[in-house]
Amino acid sequence: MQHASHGLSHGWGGWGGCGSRAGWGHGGGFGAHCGHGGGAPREGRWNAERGSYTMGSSGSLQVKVGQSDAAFNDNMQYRVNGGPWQHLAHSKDAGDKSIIHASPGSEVQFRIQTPEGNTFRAGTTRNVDGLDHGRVNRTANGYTLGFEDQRGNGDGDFNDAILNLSDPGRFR
Ligand SMILES: [Ca+2]
Repeated sequence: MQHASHGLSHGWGGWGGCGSRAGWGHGGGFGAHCGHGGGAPREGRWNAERGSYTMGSSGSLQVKVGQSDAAFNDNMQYRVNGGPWQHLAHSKDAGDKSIIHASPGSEVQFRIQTPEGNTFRAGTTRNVDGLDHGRVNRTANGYTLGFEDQRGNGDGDFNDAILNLSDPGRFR
């Protein structure tokens, strides 16, 4: 499948949040200097306190769209270390796979944009209705992040838009 959301790559230079560091290359050592408190975990993990995914030492996060149970086809987006939101996938494209690349220790956040024009973030209550629109569950391979795509969290089953998150490095 030729799909724009495949093979996502920030490149190492696109990483915001640590001040400007022009010209830094593929060195892995910068993560420890960015104030994330102890650097990167070996395997990426969901950080419930921050409401974001902390990149592991692989610097990669595989994201696979799960089966949605909603009428809306939502835009699913992510951002790295508070940088600009970027397109990731559509919620109706079950099975669609992408890899997010970011420096180890980076924090990756997720949100959806609905056809009604609402934007709902996961991992924070900083939404128009004051509710966290994401729910995270541990799986054998990582995590499942499910969204509610209506104000007030709709029916509360958190399966309107689903992302399965796994660290490709965990199998090495
Ligand atoms: Ca629902």
